[in-house]
Amino acid sequence: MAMLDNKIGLVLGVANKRSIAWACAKACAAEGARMAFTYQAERLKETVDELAGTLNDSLVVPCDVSEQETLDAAIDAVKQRYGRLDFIVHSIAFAPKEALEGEFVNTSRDAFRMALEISAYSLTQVARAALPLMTEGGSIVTMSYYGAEKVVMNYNVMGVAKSALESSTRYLAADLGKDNIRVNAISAGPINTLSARGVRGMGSLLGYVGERSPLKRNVTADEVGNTALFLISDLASGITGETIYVDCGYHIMGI
Ligand code: 1JT
Repeated sequence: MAMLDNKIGLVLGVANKRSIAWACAKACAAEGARMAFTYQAERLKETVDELAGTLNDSLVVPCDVSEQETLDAAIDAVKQRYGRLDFIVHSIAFAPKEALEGEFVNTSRDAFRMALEISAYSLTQVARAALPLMTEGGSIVTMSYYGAEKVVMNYNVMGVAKSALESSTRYLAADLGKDNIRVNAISAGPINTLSARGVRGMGSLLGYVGERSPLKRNVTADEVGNTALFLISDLASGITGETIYVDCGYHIMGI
């Protein structure tokens, strides 16, 4: 029997085959999970359809967390198809490009609001919407980054959003523990995904971290996916409210 046999998941944040969300989905599918996938914009539908189509009994639905009705409709579609939900992979974030350059002090109210709403509040929003379907307990996993904890040049308002996300992970874990729902975050090292590519200086960041991390390399999306699988599986039944670093050890280093 595979680790996630008869488990149903909802995966938010697949944009293409390089996405961290897709790596998580592959790892879970290999252990027998069936999953629904959301896409944020119409231009992503074809790619997500194609990827999900390679998996057994998958579902693809639109969902833009800034439009509550689209999330409600996605949850309803999951209910119609599977009748239940056991895990969620939350791998979505957004900030205007100009907010991820220059000085944090210049962050506009709009950029701040948008980054916090899409990248942090959405975890609580999705957890609340999914709660009625998580009738047999469950596991929620979200993605964070080191900039939540330490100042990382250019990460700026996303660092503030990720701090809020990690804190939300703890508060949700405290609320949902009584329903046997665990909530954890993975703090991934930098990975060359579609989101990261839009960021200036990503290449040099990867080089810097790859040289200094204890494992002397960058982490892969598949390694993050395997950690998500662990957190979703019963192997992690005693872990909730935690942020687990999957960064080749980078964050332990001082000088
Ligand atoms: C977003 C983007 C969230 C890029 C992200 C992200 N979380 C991690 N990255 C990669 C990254 C970005 C910067 C960085 C280090 C890593 C882009 C779209 C919005 C959401 O700075 C050193 C800026």
